[in-house]
Amino acid sequence: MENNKTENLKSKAAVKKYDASDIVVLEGLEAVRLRPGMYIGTTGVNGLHHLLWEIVDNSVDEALNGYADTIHVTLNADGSISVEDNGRGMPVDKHPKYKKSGVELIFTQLHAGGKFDNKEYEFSGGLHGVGASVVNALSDWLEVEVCRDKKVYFQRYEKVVTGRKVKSGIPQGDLAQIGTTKKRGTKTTFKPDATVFETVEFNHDTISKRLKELAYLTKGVTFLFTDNNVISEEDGLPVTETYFYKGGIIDFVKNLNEDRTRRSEKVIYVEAKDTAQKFQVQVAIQYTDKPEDEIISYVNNIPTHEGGTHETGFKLGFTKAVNEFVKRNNLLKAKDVPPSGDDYRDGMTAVISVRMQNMQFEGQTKTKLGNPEVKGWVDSMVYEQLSLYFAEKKNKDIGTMIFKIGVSTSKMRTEEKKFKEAIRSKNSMTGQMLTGKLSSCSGRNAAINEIFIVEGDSAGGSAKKGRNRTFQAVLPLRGKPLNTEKCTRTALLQNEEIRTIIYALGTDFDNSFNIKNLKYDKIIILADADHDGEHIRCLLLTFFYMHMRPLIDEGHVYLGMPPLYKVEQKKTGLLRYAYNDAELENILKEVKGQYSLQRYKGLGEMNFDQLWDTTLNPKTRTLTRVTIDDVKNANAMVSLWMGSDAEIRQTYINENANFNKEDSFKTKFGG
Ligand code: TSJ
Repeated sequence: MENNKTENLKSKAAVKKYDASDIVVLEGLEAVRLRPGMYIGTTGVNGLHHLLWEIVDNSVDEALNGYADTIHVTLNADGSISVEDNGRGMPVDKHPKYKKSGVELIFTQLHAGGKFDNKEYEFSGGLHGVGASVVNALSDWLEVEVCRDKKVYFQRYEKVVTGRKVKSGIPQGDLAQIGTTKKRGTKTTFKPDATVFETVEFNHDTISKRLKELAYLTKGVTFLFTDNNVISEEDGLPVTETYFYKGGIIDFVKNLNEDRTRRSEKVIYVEAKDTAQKFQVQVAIQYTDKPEDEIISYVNNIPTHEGGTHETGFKLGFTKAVNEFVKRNNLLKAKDVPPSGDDYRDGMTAVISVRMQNMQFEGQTKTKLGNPEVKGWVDSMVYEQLSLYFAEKKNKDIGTMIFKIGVSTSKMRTEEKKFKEAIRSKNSMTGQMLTGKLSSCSGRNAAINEIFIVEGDSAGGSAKKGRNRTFQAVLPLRGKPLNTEKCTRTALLQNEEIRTIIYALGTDFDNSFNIKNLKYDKIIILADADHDGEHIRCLLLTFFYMHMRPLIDEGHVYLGMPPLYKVEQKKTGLLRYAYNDAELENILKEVKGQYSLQRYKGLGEMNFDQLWDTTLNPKTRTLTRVTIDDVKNANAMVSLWMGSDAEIRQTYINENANFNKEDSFKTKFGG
């Protein structure tokens, strides 16, 4: 799929090349029809939506400068789309040199220049009206209605075909008054040219999503979206969606953190303007228990996925302000490891929005702000405003919270470093810390080796005795491994069970995971069929899923299936094992003569040789491979696991952990 944002940027860069207005004015709209890609990136579905955003940008500019507070997008039944605002209305008076109305110049000249290029806007989201003529050039027809000075003005433009020649954006008469009104504002309706675009069908969700985003970025402005193709069942009328955020990016941050565990309900908000540079920055920050930071940034309402100088400046200014707060309040004790800026951002969700002139993009996808001057601007503005913020008595609590986050993250980071060094050097001092009770196998063939992660020391003991030590390793787990999804990366390493597993598998985890270093072909979880066992299975799978995902994707993780019953025929000593109640019934029907029945309450009750026969021996055992092929399902599973309801999680695992039922419930015969 195309990347809409990237495409936006490319085409804006392309439009910029035509800043030499003399050339552009001469060329008119024909250049746009000739090479639409130069102006809107592609003629695919993203290019189509680009037309809409060019128009909406103009209304957003009017709103950003305080002249409009409502922007209404309407998808019409005939495939055209309308954008209406309640701003001042586009200039209708005639340009002295071109002898045309401001409206007509804006819609028919690639770069209107002079009075109508919207240069008087203090802050701007878009392209200063350059896009309007591009939209006109790529439309079947376009209509504009301006309400201004109690009058309604109207003009229509059309694509005209004469013989083999096609011209578009041709005015059908001058801009003319068609009535009177008390309203103010501008409305533009256009129908994209189906001979230009691969598709002329607007996407409802794309529009909804972007309007919502714009509403977050333009606080206090109401964005309405009416889709005439979506009819309400209640009243038979088209549905209108409303996006309005009084708090702007404060509401944005709250929305991002809605389903997370917040460390404080407080959202830190600062903003600053440099009118001389036409530069503005807004920042909203809230902390959750999510590891690391999530910084979402925009330049002139365009998302900067790759960050850039504004993000760098923000981090610098933020760190300075926090350090100053810490120093002024004497918070750092001698024993504390001084936290770094990164440490103070653990759990931070932030939205940064800057508005500026002449933005420049770089990076792989051209979504990284490159302007070097912005780093210093944002740094000093954020530092200054946050210093004032933290100096207020009522904000001391949040400052202290950030300090505590910094100290504990810094401590964890130091411990993680120690652990990593220990793994690398593998010296004997730390050996015990890393290997726990792992009994490794003697063979070195990772393609056939197996590791059994066994619940409990006693079952672990039987497994160690019963296994084939050339290719089977055993790792007994003492306690329950911790609930990994609640833990930061570094906290994982403080848990001995997890540490041992990471070390035993050899793959490392998270970003540094490398399956090439996997020492075992099969990782087999052996836990009892009871409540505790279920819990352990769930936690281990959660851990693998969240931190060593490829292990599951590539099918290395298995559940061992120990039997529930043992039936011994008295006369012959023949042992039969049942893995569920139905099997037991069948076996009991078949056995002749006297028999004894044992129900295993746990793996620990099994002798080592029985454990070998029923659970370890590849020739007779039953394994269930854990596969999560459906990504959607997997995501649902993780969010299920993210929740605190252990019951639901267990039920889910029972029902969904892709059991290979055919293999799982075969009766096994022991000897
Ligand atoms: F892009 C566009 F031209 F198609 C378009 C522009 C579409 C829509 C839906 C709205 C607009 C638009 C333009 N809304 N508001 C304005 N405002 C002006 O162009 C404007 C109005 C008054 C003055 C002034 O100095 O009095 C200056 C400007 C730039």
